[in-house]
Amino acid sequence: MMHKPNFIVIMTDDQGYGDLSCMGCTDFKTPHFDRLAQNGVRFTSFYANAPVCSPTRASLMTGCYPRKTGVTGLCAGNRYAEGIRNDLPVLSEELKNEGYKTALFGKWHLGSLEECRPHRKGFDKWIGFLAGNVDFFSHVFYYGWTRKTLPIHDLWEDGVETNKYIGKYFTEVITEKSVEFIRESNENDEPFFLFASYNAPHYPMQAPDKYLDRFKNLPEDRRIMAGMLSAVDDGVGAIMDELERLGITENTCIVFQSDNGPERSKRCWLDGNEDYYYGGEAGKLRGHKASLFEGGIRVPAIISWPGTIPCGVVSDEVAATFDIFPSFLKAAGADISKYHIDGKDIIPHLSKGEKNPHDKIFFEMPDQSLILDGAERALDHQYAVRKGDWKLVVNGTDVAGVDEEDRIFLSNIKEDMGERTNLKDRHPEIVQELMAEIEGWKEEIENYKTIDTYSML
Ligand SMILES: [Ca+2]
Repeated sequence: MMHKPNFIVIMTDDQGYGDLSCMGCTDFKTPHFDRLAQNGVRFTSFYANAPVCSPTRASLMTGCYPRKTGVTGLCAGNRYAEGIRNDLPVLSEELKNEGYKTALFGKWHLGSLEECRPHRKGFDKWIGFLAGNVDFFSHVFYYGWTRKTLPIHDLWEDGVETNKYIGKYFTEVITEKSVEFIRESNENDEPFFLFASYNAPHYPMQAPDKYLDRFKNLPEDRRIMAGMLSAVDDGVGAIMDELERLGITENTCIVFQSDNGPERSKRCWLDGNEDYYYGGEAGKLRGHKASLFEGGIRVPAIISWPGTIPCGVVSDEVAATFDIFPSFLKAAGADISKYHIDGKDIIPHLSKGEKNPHDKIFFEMPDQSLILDGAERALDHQYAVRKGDWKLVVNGTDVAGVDEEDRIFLSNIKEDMGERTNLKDRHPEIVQELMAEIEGWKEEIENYKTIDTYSML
């Protein structure tokens, strides 16, 4: 009997659209990511469902728009943070119900309360942290929202706090544990779901000399970015090598994506510098983490499943994080019609050339005091919609500056991927249409009732 396919999500944290050599990065190389791209479809218009960590991860786990999951902003770093609402089915649980062995290594950031933790959300095995980031060696969370927040130790193994990995570069721990899990699952003849949730290149910007020495000629901010990503790149290589060695590459679907765009926060500097940080690259895109301009949400992404979807293909079609939930579950043999979700199964589009199931996609970013400059600086609520080649951004933010008249920003994303020219005055009818789309979507997400999410309950 044909084995059920294995699934791997490799997620990076705050990696910019331009920071892979296969995405056009020229000052450092990511050979293993490039190899993964040659083994599958590389996307140029893949979206994270939010411009910050937690809501994108909530969409990954549920297949829903962030607001429906109860997670629209960043989950707090204390030990009382709530995460995804408890009545929503989550990917790890659902795959477990389909007979999968499940594991998470790395960042969770979907709640710290006991009931929100990974072992209560369907993960058989997990080693990781619950807050938004940790020091890569001490695994302490140092960066509270306010000055009142104290540092918190944040590393756990299967729900129990652990000091076992102190002093070890956490990126390498994620890789080692991921490879071990793949090997064990294969030995036990169990289909598996692995979430390799790398916290690089999120701050604190740290990499051992082993990686930094590869990039001696780069300026310091860029050098650390390159070093952190090079360590993840080695991890991608190790995971691919293990699948190859076990002969299960063709029966394993790997999705790689970053959870949002590059960070510009001053706290990325570790030398007291108070400039915005430009160590991460969004390529030609405007914006950055926390912005609904493309740089905040359009991310590097690859789906590899040799034998099922084509290899070495570049796709300009729209896809997003919330598509992973239905795509994996359908491929696992589940009846996905029972889920009331927003993501789509995109495998038929990739494997058989069927029409892309997305015609429009929405985003929001609620007011939040931002990490950008450490100040208590509330933003206006941002909204955005992409419909075909048109994109409308309302209250978009950009540390490089946004003119007052550009609070409503219309662009033709195909012709102007960098969102440089505001076409709102030239096409008021399109602005009106897209504003109506956003209003309709707001009504839908605001009136969303949990009871509707899972008709089998
Ligand atoms: Ca992130």
